[in-house]
Amino acid sequence: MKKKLLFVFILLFPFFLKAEDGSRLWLRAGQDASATVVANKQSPLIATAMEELQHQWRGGKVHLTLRSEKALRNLLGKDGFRITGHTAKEVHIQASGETGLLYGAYHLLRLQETRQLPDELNITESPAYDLRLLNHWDNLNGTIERGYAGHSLWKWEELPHTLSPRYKQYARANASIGINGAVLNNVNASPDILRTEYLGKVKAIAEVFRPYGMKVYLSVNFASPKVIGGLPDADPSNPEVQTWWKHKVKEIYALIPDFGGFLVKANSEGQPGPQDYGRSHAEGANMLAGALKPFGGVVMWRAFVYAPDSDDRAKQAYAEFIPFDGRFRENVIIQIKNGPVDFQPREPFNPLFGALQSTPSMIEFQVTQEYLGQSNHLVYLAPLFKETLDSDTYIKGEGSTVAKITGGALYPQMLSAIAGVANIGEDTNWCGHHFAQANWYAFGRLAWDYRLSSEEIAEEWLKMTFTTDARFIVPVRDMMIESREAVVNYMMPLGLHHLFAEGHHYGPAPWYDAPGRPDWRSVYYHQATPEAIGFDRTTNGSDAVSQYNSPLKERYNDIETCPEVFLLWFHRVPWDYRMKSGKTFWDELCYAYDAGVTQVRNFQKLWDRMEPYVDTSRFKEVQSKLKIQARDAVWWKDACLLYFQSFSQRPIPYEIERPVYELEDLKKIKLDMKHHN
Ligand code: BDP
Repeated sequence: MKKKLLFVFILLFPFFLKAEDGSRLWLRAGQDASATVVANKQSPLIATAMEELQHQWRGGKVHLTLRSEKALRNLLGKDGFRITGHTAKEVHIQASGETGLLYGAYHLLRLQETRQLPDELNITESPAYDLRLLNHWDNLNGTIERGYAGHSLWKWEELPHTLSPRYKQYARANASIGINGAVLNNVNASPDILRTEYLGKVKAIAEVFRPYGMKVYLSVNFASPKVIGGLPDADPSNPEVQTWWKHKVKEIYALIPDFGGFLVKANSEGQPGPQDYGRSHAEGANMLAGALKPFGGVVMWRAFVYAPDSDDRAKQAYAEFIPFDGRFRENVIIQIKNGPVDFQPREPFNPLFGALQSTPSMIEFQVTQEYLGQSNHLVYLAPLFKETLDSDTYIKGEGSTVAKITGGALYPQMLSAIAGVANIGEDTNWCGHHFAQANWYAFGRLAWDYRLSSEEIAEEWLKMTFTTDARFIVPVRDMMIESREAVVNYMMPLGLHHLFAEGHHYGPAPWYDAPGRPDWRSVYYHQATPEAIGFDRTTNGSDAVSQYNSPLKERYNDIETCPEVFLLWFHRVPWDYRMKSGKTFWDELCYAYDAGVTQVRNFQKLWDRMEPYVDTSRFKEVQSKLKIQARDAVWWKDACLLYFQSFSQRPIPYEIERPVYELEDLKKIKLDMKHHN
């Protein structure tokens, strides 16, 4: 008897010892199962699926069957799967691609871990997008642009000989949610990544990723032929330049046969591009596409462009890209940020989605919270992602959502893709904030199925990351759902945008008006005066509204019908303008900021009540981050209200909390966070 107890103790000891530090992400299932798994084919990828099931699946025997029938391939594609059978007796996972079997295995395990397994299984799934990618803004020196979770995962100096165990854990985490590729390096790309020395390192990473169905992609610097190739220029019409790229691409594919392709930031924020030689985006992209085409690679050409002399930054991408609609090669896809400015807490969708008709477009979300409190604020991004995905562009009548367009459901496009700028670094918990893991997770799940609700995704993630106890799940899920509106409220409600301190984009600086590019100043965006506040993008102003299809353009153009959440995005609004609530605009603004502060205070209260359900270290870490968030919310509220009050000259409604800071003190705050814009 004693012996038996000792044995149980030794068996369980590692679980007691292992304090929860977030390093296991949502993959915390016990690894001590011994399921019987058989497959009709052997391969490294299928071995991954088998291994996961063998160690974690607690039901009946699993059969993995790869099938070649055309009908099945048409139905499921290469990544889709069908799960049938009886949970406790025999389970069949069928797919027409090996990756389908892998995703089927993870799906089954997710149902088990979230306690959603039915007795009888009859599930068919296939992903909404073909390419479901993370974009890492990682530099070769180990820093990460807009990274808030430590240094880069990629240890370039140790590669290719030393492989950090994290590469595999990373690939596994991605595969478990259906992400099938990663752009390894920053869009502000160093030409060095294409040097032979670095390609050998990239190959080593690709090999770790491969059994998890993950491909590697690279961001490339358009001037590479000049900088590392020694050519006099990088002009896409120069045959030498074209040849250089062809050889480079050939070299890459010789090392990495399943290499995914290139991501390009060209003629944007000082990056080189075809316009340097009087050539167009199409000429630049097509040259690269030509080199990649024989190998099946893609070019993701970014539409994040804006010029200092434009009267409205929000109009630039549309203006530059629409003339080239239909002029890109078939393996080019235009990568467009969700909104027309830059990953703000709330933006209307980018009108390019509803305008390109003969060129595939893909959406770029920012999972890293550059403008949303970075890794200090608890902000669950699924509602933000879904807001854009579900936006109706009306390009082909009602129901022409951004999701349908980019997913290829509206125009049969060759490529469909979605990208998220990663929030991942070498921090123990990967993302800096335990709850930021939910944003990585939600991005992957929505890339797989954008019809999932934010609530469903939050529940899944919470159950796997913390506990399945409903006393925890329900309130914490609700807090997550509310967190996006909270950050909008305490930072930039009612259509305000880009009030950030210059450079680091963390704290408030609505007063920011330094010399330099006008479109990097806060005052450019809010234009507050004693009479009114907001950016006039109506037909009387910059006319950005006209980039939207009817009936949106009319709806946005009229101050009475413009959704209030976008009011200052499209309109200049007098301080006494009557809002739908009956309040004046000024009062409404004050109440919104105050509501944001109250929401975060309530998150604190709620989290403290969750202590019994959470392990000590994660509980405390989240608790202390919420304190920062609560202080920051007050900082934002006071900075914005006191500053705007200097224009509105109206009192802050007496029922809401009084400011606790002095405007002049807040203006002096300089955070030691360096960045170029
Ligand atoms: C902005 C970031 C900047 C990026 C740029 C981009 O502030 O660091 O380089 O976007 O997406 O949001 O290219």
